[in-house]
Formats: sequence, C-alpha cells, structure tokens
Amino acid sequence: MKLLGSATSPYARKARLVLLEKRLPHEFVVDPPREPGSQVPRLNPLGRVPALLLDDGTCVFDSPVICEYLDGLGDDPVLVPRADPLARMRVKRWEALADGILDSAVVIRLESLRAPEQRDPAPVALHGAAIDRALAFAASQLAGRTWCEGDALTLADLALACALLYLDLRQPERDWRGRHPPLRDFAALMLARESVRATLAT
Ligand SMILES: N[C@@H](CCC(=O)N[C@@H](CS)C(=O)NCC(=O)O)C(=O)O
Repeated sequence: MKLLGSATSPYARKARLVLLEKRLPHEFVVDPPREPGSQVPRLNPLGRVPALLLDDGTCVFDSPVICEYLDGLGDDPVLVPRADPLARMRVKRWEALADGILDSAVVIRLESLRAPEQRDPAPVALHGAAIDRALAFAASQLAGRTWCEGDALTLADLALACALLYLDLRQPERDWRGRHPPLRDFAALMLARESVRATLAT
C-alpha cells in the first residue's frame, strides 16, 4: 500500500506514525495535493492528504479512517482499544481533540498567508482560543500520567504528538511547553521515539 501525503501535513504524519509503530510494509509518496500533476484529487474526491492507496486500488481517506483501518491490520501493538468501549471512546476522543487543534491551527495558518490588509482577526481569535482551551484540557488530562490512555502507547499519543509538533512548526509563539509542563514532558517522551524523529517536518 501507498500513503500519499506531504512532508509537513500533520494529519499525514499521524498515519505515517501508525504505519511505522505497527511496522506495516508501505511506501510513503510525497504528493502535495495542490501541485500540478498531483494524483491526490483523482484518488480522494476531497483532494486532501493523507490518502491511503490499497493494492486493489481502493483509496482510504480522512486520517481517522486511515488510522483505524491500519490498526485493524495487526495487533503489534494495538493502538485503538478493541474490547473496552470506554477506553476506545477515550482514545478516539483524544484523536478528535488533537485533530481539532490542527483544524484550528490550519485556519490560522491560511489567514496568515493572506495579504496583511485582507486578514480577518476574528477567526484567528476564535480558533486561537479553541487551541488554548484544548491544550489546557489535554494538559489537565495528562497530569501525572505517562500516556494519554491506559499504560501503553495508543493512537491518542500519536495524534497529540502530531498536534503539538505542528504548533512548534507553525505557531512557535504559543509556548505550550512553558504554559503546560505535562505537555512538555509528554512531547519529550514522544520525541525520543524513532517513528516521531523519522517523520519530523523540516
Ligand atoms: N480531516 C482530514 C484533514 C486533512 C487535511 O486537511 N489535509 C490538508 C493538508 S494538512 C490538505 O490536504 N489540504 C488540501 C490542500 O492542501 O489543498 C484528515 O484528517 O485527513
């Protein structure tokens, strides 16, 4: 199978981390969807990455769907709990929280790319406040814990790491490490993983 993405897409990175942590054979294809000649719009009608192309030609899209599919391909490790509905919900809720941080960060990023006189401060303030609330929530949930859910790595940890490291890339001024020590410690743990280092956006 092939994962189509871009080097900086945090949603693609989440899928890449699942592939690497589960050691699933794959090819990562850099194919930014807006580049002329990109095959992404032909494969994923939404024109977004990540897009996972299976060997039979099926295209799986939207990172939560991709990650859940990949997790079902093997048990070493299980990244989304299967037996306990509450634990499963909590992992998926962490993923929703992390993806929501990213959705808001992308709005702010797109606004910053507009000409200064065309920028609208309202969405920047709205989404900035949402990111701050989500970070405070994540920190309160993580306090005193090593992993987001249970006592081992799950998709929740991979998703949160992608959100935090994307903020490092696009909003270094947000200083989430200084404001939230539990997130600082968590990020240090995640940055020690080979999978995370192998996918660092440059
Ligand atoms: N909800 C989607 C979001 C994916 C997304 O928005 N990806 C961005 C890149 S970070 C994208 O492909 N945008 C379209 C573009 O750049 O034209 C997911 O989780 O996969």
